[in-house]
Amino acid sequence: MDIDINIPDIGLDEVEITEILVQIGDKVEIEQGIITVEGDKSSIEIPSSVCGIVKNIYIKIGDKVQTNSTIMTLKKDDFLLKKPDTNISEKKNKDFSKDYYSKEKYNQNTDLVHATPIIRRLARKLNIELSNIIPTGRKNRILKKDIELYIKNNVKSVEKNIFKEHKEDFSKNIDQLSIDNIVLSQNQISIGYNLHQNWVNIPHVTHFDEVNITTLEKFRQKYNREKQDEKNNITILIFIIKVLAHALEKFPIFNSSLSLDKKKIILNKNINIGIAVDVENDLVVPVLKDINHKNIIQISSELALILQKARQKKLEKSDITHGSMTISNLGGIGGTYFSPIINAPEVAILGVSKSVIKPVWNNKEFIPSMLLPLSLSYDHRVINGAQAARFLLHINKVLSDIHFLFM
Ligand code: CAO
Repeated sequence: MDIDINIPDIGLDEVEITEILVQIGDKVEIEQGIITVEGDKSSIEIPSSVCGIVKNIYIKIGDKVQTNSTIMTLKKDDFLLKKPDTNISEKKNKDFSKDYYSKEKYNQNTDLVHATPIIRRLARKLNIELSNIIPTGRKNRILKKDIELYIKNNVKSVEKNIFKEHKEDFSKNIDQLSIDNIVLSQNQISIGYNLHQNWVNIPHVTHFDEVNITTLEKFRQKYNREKQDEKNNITILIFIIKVLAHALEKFPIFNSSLSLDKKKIILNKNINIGIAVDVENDLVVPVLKDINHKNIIQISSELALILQKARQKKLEKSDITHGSMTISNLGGIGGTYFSPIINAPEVAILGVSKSVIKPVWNNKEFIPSMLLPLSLSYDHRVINGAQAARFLLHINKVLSDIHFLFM
Protein backbone atom coordinates (compact mmCIF):
# COMPACT_ATOMS: atom_id res chain seq x y z
CA MET A 1 0.00 0.00 0.00
CA ASP A 2 1.33 3.45 -0.98
CA ILE A 3 0.70 6.70 0.73
CA ASP A 4 1.56 10.21 -0.39
CA ILE A 5 3.30 12.52 2.03
CA ASN A 6 2.23 16.13 1.70
CA ILE A 7 3.43 19.38 3.14
CA PRO A 8 1.36 19.95 6.23
CA ASP A 9 -0.18 23.29 7.09
CA ILE A 10 2.63 25.10 8.83
CA GLY A 11 1.04 28.50 8.65
CA LEU A 12 3.04 29.81 5.69
CA ASP A 13 1.93 30.29 2.12
CA GLU A 14 5.09 29.00 0.61
CA VAL A 15 8.30 27.39 1.89
CA GLU A 16 11.53 26.36 0.19
CA ILE A 17 12.96 22.84 0.37
CA THR A 18 16.44 23.21 1.88
CA GLU A 19 17.26 19.61 2.76
CA ILE A 20 16.03 16.16 1.79
CA LEU A 21 16.91 13.88 4.64
CA VAL A 22 15.98 10.51 3.09
CA GLN A 23 16.57 8.64 -0.17
CA ILE A 24 14.49 6.25 -2.24
CA GLY A 25 14.62 2.86 -0.54
CA ASP A 26 15.20 4.26 2.97
CA LYS A 27 13.06 2.95 5.78
CA VAL A 28 11.33 5.84 7.51
CA GLU A 29 9.99 5.73 11.05
CA ILE A 30 7.10 7.74 12.41
CA GLU A 31 8.27 11.27 13.34
CA GLN A 32 11.58 10.84 11.57
CA GLY A 33 12.60 14.06 9.83
CA ILE A 34 12.28 13.68 6.06
CA ILE A 35 12.83 17.19 4.72
CA THR A 36 13.76 20.65 5.97
CA VAL A 37 11.91 23.67 4.66
CA GLU A 38 12.64 27.32 5.11
CA GLY A 39 10.13 30.13 5.32
CA ASP A 40 10.93 33.84 5.58
CA LYS A 41 11.46 33.62 9.34
CA SER A 42 13.18 30.34 9.97
CA SER A 43 13.39 26.72 8.94
CA ILE A 44 11.64 23.64 10.21
CA GLU A 45 12.17 19.94 9.84
CA ILE A 46 9.09 18.09 8.58
CA PRO A 47 8.73 14.66 10.19
CA SER A 48 6.93 11.73 8.63
CA SER A 49 3.59 10.83 10.13
CA VAL A 50 3.82 7.25 8.92
CA CYS A 51 6.40 4.53 8.76
CA GLY A 52 7.32 2.87 5.47
CA ILE A 53 9.86 2.64 2.67
CA VAL A 54 10.49 5.69 0.47
CA LYS A 55 9.19 4.81 -2.99
CA ASN A 56 9.30 8.16 -4.78
CA ILE A 57 10.58 11.65 -4.07
CA TYR A 58 8.97 14.45 -6.09
CA ILE A 59 10.88 17.44 -4.88
CA LYS A 60 14.47 18.69 -5.02
CA ILE A 61 16.41 21.23 -2.97
CA GLY A 62 15.38 24.76 -3.87
CA ASP A 63 11.83 23.84 -4.87
CA LYS A 64 9.09 26.09 -3.53
CA VAL A 65 6.17 24.16 -2.07
CA GLN A 66 2.82 25.00 -0.51
CA THR A 67 0.58 23.30 2.03
CA ASN A 68 -0.59 19.96 0.65
CA SER A 69 2.10 19.76 -2.07
CA THR A 70 3.04 16.08 -2.38
CA ILE A 71 6.68 15.59 -1.61
CA MET A 72 7.13 11.81 -1.57
CA THR A 73 5.38 8.45 -1.55
CA LEU A 74 5.98 5.80 1.06
CA LYS A 75 5.21 2.13 0.55
CA LYS A 76 3.75 0.17 3.42
CA ASP A 77 1.37 -2.75 3.73
CA ASP A 78 0.09 -1.72 7.05
CA PHE A 79 0.13 1.99 7.60
CA LEU A 80 0.40 3.44 10.98
CA LEU A 81 -0.77 6.97 11.12
CA LYS A 82 0.20 8.92 14.14
CA LYS A 83 -0.36 12.43 15.32
CA PRO A 84 1.94 13.19 18.21
CA ASP A 85 0.18 14.09 21.46
CA THR A 86 -3.22 13.57 19.82
CA ASN A 87 -5.29 10.63 18.77
CA ILE A 88 -5.07 10.67 14.98
CA SER A 89 -5.09 6.99 14.21
CA GLU A 90 -8.36 7.39 12.44
CA LYS A 91 -6.89 9.89 9.93
CA LYS A 92 -5.56 8.00 6.92
CA ASN A 93 -5.38 10.41 4.02
CA LYS A 94 -3.48 13.44 2.74
CA ASP A 95 -4.86 15.63 5.50
CA PHE A 96 -2.63 14.23 8.19
CA SER A 97 -1.48 15.61 11.51
CA LYS A 98 -2.75 19.11 10.92
CA ASP A 99 -2.77 19.85 14.65
CA TYR A 100 0.86 18.96 14.94
CA TYR A 101 1.75 21.51 12.32
CA SER A 102 -0.76 24.12 13.39
CA LYS A 103 0.49 27.69 13.28
CA GLU A 104 0.64 27.85 17.09
CA LYS A 105 2.69 24.67 17.31
CA TYR A 106 4.97 25.93 14.56
CA ASN A 107 5.48 29.20 16.32
CA GLN A 108 6.12 27.39 19.59
CA ASN A 109 8.72 25.19 17.93
CA THR A 110 10.41 28.04 16.16
CA ASP A 111 10.29 30.14 19.29
CA LEU A 112 12.28 27.40 20.93
CA VAL A 113 14.74 26.82 18.10
CA HIS A 114 15.12 29.54 15.56
CA ALA A 115 17.95 28.90 13.12
CA THR A 116 18.80 28.84 9.44
CA PRO A 117 19.31 25.52 7.67
CA ILE A 118 23.07 26.11 7.59
CA ILE A 119 23.11 26.40 11.37
CA ARG A 120 20.85 23.35 11.70
CA ARG A 121 23.11 21.35 9.41
CA LEU A 122 26.15 22.45 11.40
CA ALA A 123 24.46 21.49 14.68
CA ARG A 124 23.49 18.09 13.24
CA LYS A 125 27.04 17.52 12.00
CA LEU A 126 28.46 18.39 15.42
CA ASN A 127 25.75 16.38 17.17
CA ILE A 128 24.59 19.40 19.11
CA GLU A 129 21.04 19.83 20.37
CA LEU A 130 19.99 23.29 19.13
CA SER A 131 17.58 23.74 22.02
CA ASN A 132 20.60 23.79 24.39
CA ILE A 133 22.07 26.85 22.70
CA ILE A 134 21.40 30.40 23.84
CA PRO A 135 20.44 32.45 20.77
CA THR A 136 21.84 35.95 20.41
CA GLY A 137 20.58 36.75 16.92
CA ARG A 138 17.66 38.92 15.94
CA LYS A 139 14.30 37.46 17.03
CA ASN A 140 16.04 34.76 19.04
CA ARG A 141 17.83 33.31 16.06
CA ILE A 142 20.75 30.99 16.79
CA LEU A 143 23.92 32.25 15.12
CA LYS A 144 27.16 30.48 14.25
CA LYS A 145 28.94 32.33 17.03
CA ASP A 146 26.36 30.94 19.51
CA ILE A 147 27.33 27.41 18.46
CA GLU A 148 31.00 28.30 18.74
CA LEU A 149 30.51 29.74 22.22
CA TYR A 150 28.52 26.66 23.24
CA ILE A 151 31.36 24.38 22.06
CA LYS A 152 33.99 26.55 23.76
CA ASN A 153 32.11 26.50 27.07
CA ASN A 154 31.53 22.78 26.86
CA VAL A 155 35.18 22.03 26.11
CA LYS A 156 36.14 24.22 29.07
CA SER A 157 33.74 22.46 31.41
CA VAL A 158 34.87 19.01 30.16
CA GLU A 159 38.50 20.01 30.73
CA LYS A 160 37.59 21.32 34.17
CA ASN A 161 35.86 18.05 35.04
CA ILE A 162 38.76 15.95 33.74
CA PHE A 163 41.18 18.06 35.77
CA LYS A 164 38.94 17.73 38.83
CA GLU A 165 38.73 13.95 38.39
CA HIS A 166 42.49 13.72 37.92
CA LYS A 167 43.07 15.86 40.98
CA GLU A 168 40.73 13.67 43.03
CA ASP A 169 42.34 10.48 41.66
CA PHE A 170 45.77 11.92 42.32
CA SER A 171 44.93 12.82 45.93
CA LYS A 172 43.26 9.41 46.46
CA ASN A 173 46.26 7.57 44.99
CA ILE A 174 48.69 9.65 46.96
CA ASP A 175 46.79 8.86 50.16
CA GLN A 176 46.60 5.16 49.36
CA LEU A 177 50.07 4.59 47.97
CA SER A 178 52.37 6.95 49.82
CA ILE A 179 54.38 5.91 52.85
CA ASP A 180 55.99 9.22 53.72
CA ASN A 181 56.54 12.82 52.58
CA ILE A 182 59.88 14.41 51.81
CA VAL A 183 59.83 18.09 52.61
CA LEU A 184 61.90 20.09 50.12
CA SER A 185 64.51 22.44 51.54
CA GLN A 186 64.21 26.15 50.80
CA ASN A 187 67.22 25.78 48.49
CA GLN A 188 65.59 22.88 46.60
CA ILE A 189 62.40 24.89 46.17
CA SER A 190 64.22 27.94 44.83
CA ILE A 191 66.54 25.82 42.60
CA GLY A 192 63.46 23.99 41.29
CA TYR A 193 61.81 27.32 40.51
CA ASN A 194 64.91 28.60 38.66
CA LEU A 195 65.34 25.35 36.72
CA HIS A 196 61.71 25.49 35.66
CA GLN A 197 62.02 29.12 34.57
CA ASN A 198 65.17 28.36 32.58
CA TRP A 199 63.69 25.22 31.01
CA VAL A 200 60.54 27.05 29.97
CA ASN A 201 62.09 30.36 28.88
CA ILE A 202 65.29 29.32 27.11
CA PRO A 203 65.15 27.48 23.79
CA HIS A 204 67.63 24.74 24.62
CA VAL A 205 69.53 22.65 22.11
CA THR A 206 71.97 19.99 23.30
CA HIS A 207 74.96 19.07 21.15
CA PHE A 208 76.81 15.84 21.95
CA ASP A 209 80.39 14.77 21.33
CA GLU A 210 82.84 12.12 22.45
CA VAL A 211 86.42 13.07 23.26
CA ASN A 212 89.40 10.78 23.12
CA ILE A 213 91.18 11.53 26.41
CA THR A 214 93.53 8.50 26.35
CA THR A 215 96.70 10.60 26.29
CA LEU A 216 95.39 13.08 28.85
CA GLU A 217 94.34 10.26 31.18
CA LYS A 218 97.81 8.69 30.99
CA PHE A 219 99.37 12.04 31.85
CA ARG A 220 96.84 12.73 34.65
CA GLN A 221 97.36 9.35 36.28
CA LYS A 222 101.17 9.65 35.96
CA TYR A 223 101.01 13.10 37.53
CA ASN A 224 98.83 11.89 40.41
CA ARG A 225 101.16 8.91 41.03
CA GLU A 226 104.31 11.02 41.04
CA LYS A 227 103.15 14.20 42.82
CA GLN A 228 104.60 14.90 46.26
CA ASP A 229 101.32 16.14 47.72
CA GLU A 230 99.20 13.14 48.84
CA LYS A 231 95.89 15.04 48.92
CA ASN A 232 94.14 16.76 46.07
CA ASN A 233 94.36 14.28 43.23
CA ILE A 234 93.91 16.09 39.96
CA THR A 235 90.65 14.82 38.54
CA ILE A 236 89.70 14.92 34.85
CA LEU A 237 87.26 17.70 35.78
CA ILE A 238 90.14 20.10 36.47
CA PHE A 239 91.40 19.70 32.90
CA ILE A 240 87.89 20.15 31.56
CA ILE A 241 87.57 23.41 33.54
CA LYS A 242 90.85 24.70 32.13
CA VAL A 243 90.04 23.68 28.57
CA LEU A 244 86.56 25.22 28.81
CA ALA A 245 88.13 28.53 29.91
CA HIS A 246 90.43 28.32 26.89
CA ALA A 247 87.44 27.72 24.59
CA LEU A 248 85.57 30.68 26.14
CA GLU A 249 88.53 32.92 25.31
CA LYS A 250 88.38 31.77 21.70
CA PHE A 251 84.56 31.86 21.45
CA PRO A 252 83.44 34.89 23.54
CA ILE A 253 79.79 34.48 22.44
CA PHE A 254 79.60 31.55 24.89
CA ASN A 255 80.71 33.89 27.68
CA SER A 256 77.72 36.20 27.45
CA SER A 257 74.11 36.83 28.43
CA LEU A 258 71.07 38.08 26.62
CA SER A 259 69.89 41.57 27.59
CA LEU A 260 66.56 41.84 29.40
CA ASP A 261 64.84 43.25 26.32
CA LYS A 262 66.34 40.30 24.36
CA LYS A 263 67.80 42.72 21.81
CA LYS A 264 71.48 42.59 22.77
CA ILE A 265 74.08 40.00 23.63
CA ILE A 266 76.21 41.25 26.51
CA LEU A 267 79.74 39.83 26.47
CA ASN A 268 81.33 39.14 29.86
CA LYS A 269 84.72 40.53 30.84
CA ASN A 270 85.94 37.67 33.02
CA ILE A 271 86.08 33.93 32.55
CA ASN A 272 84.46 32.33 35.58
CA ILE A 273 83.37 28.69 35.60
CA GLY A 274 80.51 27.41 37.76
CA ILE A 275 80.66 23.80 38.97
CA ALA A 276 77.39 22.02 39.77
CA VAL A 277 77.92 20.27 43.08
CA ASP A 278 75.72 17.75 44.78
CA VAL A 279 75.68 18.52 48.53
CA GLU A 280 73.41 16.13 50.45
CA ASN A 281 70.91 16.10 47.56
CA ASP A 282 71.05 19.89 47.32
CA LEU A 283 72.41 21.37 44.12
CA VAL A 284 74.80 24.30 44.52
CA VAL A 285 76.89 25.97 41.85
CA PRO A 286 80.03 27.62 43.27
CA VAL A 287 81.90 29.73 40.74
CA LEU A 288 85.68 29.55 40.16
CA LYS A 289 86.91 33.01 39.14
CA ASP A 290 89.35 34.10 36.40
CA ILE A 291 90.20 30.57 35.33
CA ASN A 292 92.09 31.75 32.23
CA HIS A 293 94.76 33.19 34.55
CA LYS A 294 95.16 30.03 36.66
CA ASN A 295 97.01 26.77 36.11
CA ILE A 296 95.78 23.22 36.70
CA ILE A 297 97.20 23.00 40.25
CA GLN A 298 95.66 26.34 41.26
CA ILE A 299 92.29 25.36 39.84
CA SER A 300 92.42 22.04 41.68
CA SER A 301 93.16 23.69 45.05
CA GLU A 302 90.54 26.38 44.50
CA LEU A 303 87.92 23.75 43.64
CA ALA A 304 88.83 21.77 46.76
CA LEU A 305 88.45 24.91 48.89
CA ILE A 306 85.16 26.02 47.45
CA LEU A 307 83.78 22.45 47.64
CA GLN A 308 84.63 22.39 51.31
CA LYS A 309 82.82 25.69 51.76
CA ALA A 310 79.82 24.32 49.84
CA ARG A 311 79.66 21.16 51.94
CA GLN A 312 79.85 23.23 55.11
CA LYS A 313 77.04 25.40 53.68
CA LYS A 314 79.25 28.45 54.03
CA LEU A 315 79.07 29.74 50.47
CA GLU A 316 78.59 33.47 50.16
CA LYS A 317 76.75 35.30 47.42
CA SER A 318 80.03 36.23 45.72
CA ASP A 319 80.93 32.50 45.57
CA ILE A 320 77.92 31.62 43.49
CA THR A 321 77.49 34.60 41.14
CA HIS A 322 78.99 35.96 37.90
CA GLY A 323 79.57 32.61 36.23
CA SER A 324 80.45 32.57 32.52
CA MET A 325 79.35 29.00 32.01
CA THR A 326 78.61 25.97 34.21
CA ILE A 327 79.97 22.42 34.13
CA SER A 328 77.83 19.58 35.44
CA ASN A 329 80.04 16.51 35.81
CA LEU A 330 78.15 13.28 36.50
CA GLY A 331 81.11 11.18 35.34
CA GLY A 332 82.09 10.28 38.88
CA ILE A 333 78.69 8.58 39.16
CA GLY A 334 77.81 7.14 35.72
CA GLY A 335 75.62 7.45 32.64
CA THR A 336 76.35 8.09 29.00
CA TYR A 337 74.79 11.43 28.01
CA PHE A 338 72.26 13.85 29.49
CA SER A 339 70.75 17.24 28.62
CA PRO A 340 71.78 19.80 31.24
CA ILE A 341 69.59 22.86 31.85
CA ILE A 342 71.25 26.24 31.27
CA ASN A 343 71.95 28.26 34.40
CA ALA A 344 70.62 31.69 33.32
CA PRO A 345 71.80 34.38 32.66
CA GLU A 346 74.53 32.12 31.24
CA VAL A 347 73.91 30.97 27.69
CA ALA A 348 75.42 27.48 27.75
CA ILE A 349 76.25 24.59 30.05
CA LEU A 350 78.60 21.66 29.59
CA GLY A 351 77.44 18.24 30.79
CA VAL A 352 80.16 15.64 31.36
CA SER A 353 79.41 11.93 31.62
CA LYS A 354 81.55 8.95 32.57
CA SER A 355 84.55 8.22 30.36
CA VAL A 356 84.79 4.63 29.17
CA ILE A 357 87.27 2.57 27.18
CA LYS A 358 86.04 1.84 23.64
CA PRO A 359 87.76 0.57 20.46
CA VAL A 360 88.71 3.43 18.11
CA TRP A 361 89.67 2.76 14.47
CA ASN A 362 92.93 4.49 13.41
CA ASN A 363 92.74 3.40 9.75
CA LYS A 364 94.85 0.32 10.50
CA GLU A 365 93.51 -1.22 13.66
CA PHE A 366 91.17 -0.73 16.60
CA ILE A 367 92.93 0.93 19.51
CA PRO A 368 91.41 0.76 23.04
CA SER A 369 90.77 4.40 23.88
CA MET A 370 89.34 6.34 26.80
CA LEU A 371 86.34 8.29 25.50
CA LEU A 372 84.66 11.08 27.43
CA PRO A 373 81.00 11.96 26.54
CA LEU A 374 80.19 15.68 26.49
CA SER A 375 76.75 17.31 26.23
CA LEU A 376 76.65 21.01 25.44
CA SER A 377 73.27 22.70 25.98
CA TYR A 378 73.07 26.21 24.54
CA ASP A 379 70.58 29.03 24.24
CA HIS A 380 69.57 28.97 20.60
CA ARG A 381 68.61 32.67 20.70
CA VAL A 382 72.26 33.53 21.26
CA ILE A 383 74.21 30.64 19.77
CA ASN A 384 73.56 28.82 16.52
CA GLY A 385 74.20 25.15 15.82
CA ALA A 386 77.39 25.73 13.80
CA GLN A 387 78.90 27.86 16.58
CA ALA A 388 78.05 25.16 19.10
CA ALA A 389 79.60 22.45 16.92
CA ARG A 390 82.81 24.50 16.48
CA PHE A 391 82.98 25.28 20.18
CA LEU A 392 82.66 21.64 21.18
CA LEU A 393 85.09 20.60 18.45
CA HIS A 394 87.62 23.01 19.94
CA ILE A 395 87.16 21.53 23.42
CA ASN A 396 87.48 18.07 21.86
CA LYS A 397 90.71 19.00 20.10
CA VAL A 398 92.36 20.50 23.21
CA LEU A 399 91.30 17.68 25.55
CA SER A 400 92.54 15.12 23.00
CA ASP A 401 95.88 16.88 22.79
CA ILE A 402 96.52 19.24 25.68
CA HIS A 403 99.40 20.93 23.77
CA PHE A 404 96.75 23.01 22.00
CA LEU A 405 96.16 24.74 25.32
CA PHE A 406 99.28 26.81 24.64
CA MET A 407 98.18 27.87 21.19
N1 CAO B 1 84.59 10.19 33.76
C1 CAO B 1 85.28 9.27 34.43
N2 CAO B 1 85.73 9.45 35.66
C2 CAO B 1 85.45 10.62 36.26
C3 CAO B 1 84.74 11.60 35.64
C4 CAO B 1 84.32 11.38 34.31
N3 CAO B 1 83.63 12.29 33.66
N4 CAO B 1 84.61 12.65 36.46
C5 CAO B 1 85.21 12.31 37.58
N5 CAO B 1 85.71 11.09 37.44
C6 CAO B 1 86.48 10.38 38.39
C7 CAO B 1 87.51 11.28 38.98
O1 CAO B 1 88.63 11.43 38.13
C8 CAO B 1 87.78 10.55 40.26
O2 CAO B 1 88.59 9.44 39.98
P1 CAO B 1 90.15 9.36 40.44
O3 CAO B 1 90.09 9.33 41.91
O4 CAO B 1 90.66 8.15 39.79
O5 CAO B 1 90.77 10.58 39.93
C9 CAO B 1 86.42 10.03 40.64
O6 CAO B 1 85.65 9.99 39.46
C10 CAO B 1 85.67 10.86 41.66
O7 CAO B 1 85.69 12.19 41.26
P2 CAO B 1 84.91 13.29 42.11
O8 CAO B 1 83.52 13.31 41.72
O9 CAO B 1 85.21 13.10 43.54
O10 CAO B 1 85.63 14.62 41.73
P3 CAO B 1 85.39 15.56 40.48
O11 CAO B 1 86.44 16.59 40.55
O12 CAO B 1 85.31 14.81 39.23
O13 CAO B 1 83.97 16.22 40.74
C11 CAO B 1 82.23 17.34 41.91
C12 CAO B 1 83.72 17.04 41.84
C13 CAO B 1 81.98 18.24 43.08
C14 CAO B 1 81.76 17.98 40.67
C15 CAO B 1 81.47 16.01 42.13
O14 CAO B 1 81.85 15.42 43.32
C16 CAO B 1 79.97 16.19 42.14
O15 CAO B 1 79.34 16.67 43.07
N6 CAO B 1 79.33 15.75 41.06
C17 CAO B 1 77.89 15.83 40.93
C18 CAO B 1 77.53 16.98 40.04
C19 CAO B 1 76.04 17.09 39.89
O16 CAO B 1 75.27 16.80 40.79
N7 CAO B 1 75.59 17.47 38.70
C20 CAO B 1 74.19 17.51 38.41
C21 CAO B 1 73.72 18.88 38.49
S1 CAO B 1 72.08 19.00 37.91
O17 CAO B 1 71.23 18.16 38.92
